[in-house]
Amino acid sequence: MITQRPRFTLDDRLPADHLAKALRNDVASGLTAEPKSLPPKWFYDAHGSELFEQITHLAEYYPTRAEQEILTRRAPEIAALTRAGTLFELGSGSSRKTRLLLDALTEAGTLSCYAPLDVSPSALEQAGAALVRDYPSLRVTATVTDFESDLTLPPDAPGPRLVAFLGSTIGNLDPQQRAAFYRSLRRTLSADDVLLLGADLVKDPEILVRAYDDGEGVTAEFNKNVLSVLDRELDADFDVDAFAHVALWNEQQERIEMHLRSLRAQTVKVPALDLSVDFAADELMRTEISCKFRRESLTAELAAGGLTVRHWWTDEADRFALLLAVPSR
Ligand code: AVJ
Repeated sequence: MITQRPRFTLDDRLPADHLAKALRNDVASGLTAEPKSLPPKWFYDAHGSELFEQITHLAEYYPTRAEQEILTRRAPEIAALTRAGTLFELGSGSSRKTRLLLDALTEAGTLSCYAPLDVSPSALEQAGAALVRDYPSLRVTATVTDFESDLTLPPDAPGPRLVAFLGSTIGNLDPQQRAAFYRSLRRTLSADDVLLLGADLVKDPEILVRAYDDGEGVTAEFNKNVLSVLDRELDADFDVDAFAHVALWNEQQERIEMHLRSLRAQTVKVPALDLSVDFAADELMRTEISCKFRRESLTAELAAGGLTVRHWWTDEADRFALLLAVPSR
């Protein structure tokens, strides 16, 4: 009898109560801070993930299409430059854009393993099952983890390792968080590993604001959904209709900010945290920052984190950048 190594494995590195604890911590500190804020990672329950998927198809939301345009054109070059044995993907979600890389790396004949990292076991299971079906020679070793707190890459994966962090998720981190991210990534990379980073670029504020405040109101629903998550997970009593979606361009810090504006003075109870929170009429609570980048400053901050940019590609309209960086010598 021949026993085969299973082609899809899922390693759950998160303690059972990790996410519940992280949510409670984030909400307790965010709702008692001045000004109030919530981290964007709590948007993505099943409904929120579905809404984000809808956002990526909106006419106004260009980043997904722009990044896809670059990947379509450059994937063969990326495969030839990296000759990667393993493709790691941080925050892989549905792994849609990943297929462009998998196709090119499979074509080049170097790839044997795809290693997605995500906080959602269900997303990893769905994506993993489909990928082993469609790529018969590929091993998929998925890891459930929160890469903000744990970025160790399994060392036994065949090198060179290509670490993809796509979708401009890097823009959801502030400069301090980005510096910490680069440093911890740098520590886990070997000399022949590379980082593939997708970053949205600074452009006309009108275009930026429209991308985060679409005509159909999908982004508004996505933003307000975080309140439903708190209602469900922490037994809070947010009235979702008592808040309005706000997207604004912060010129100084070159970032889009999403906020929820309290439509009236109101008090919200969060029994799970033994918390009672007052909102003034028109008070803003920040729910996301989405930093936009310039070539020079992004290259400089990567260098400060020990990563040297080797290639910089943009779409035809110069809206979005995809870069390849290596550990600095
Ligand atoms: C998940 C980082 C790509 O900042 O553009 C889309 C999420 N928020 N619309 C972004 C988002 C509002 C997003 N990323």
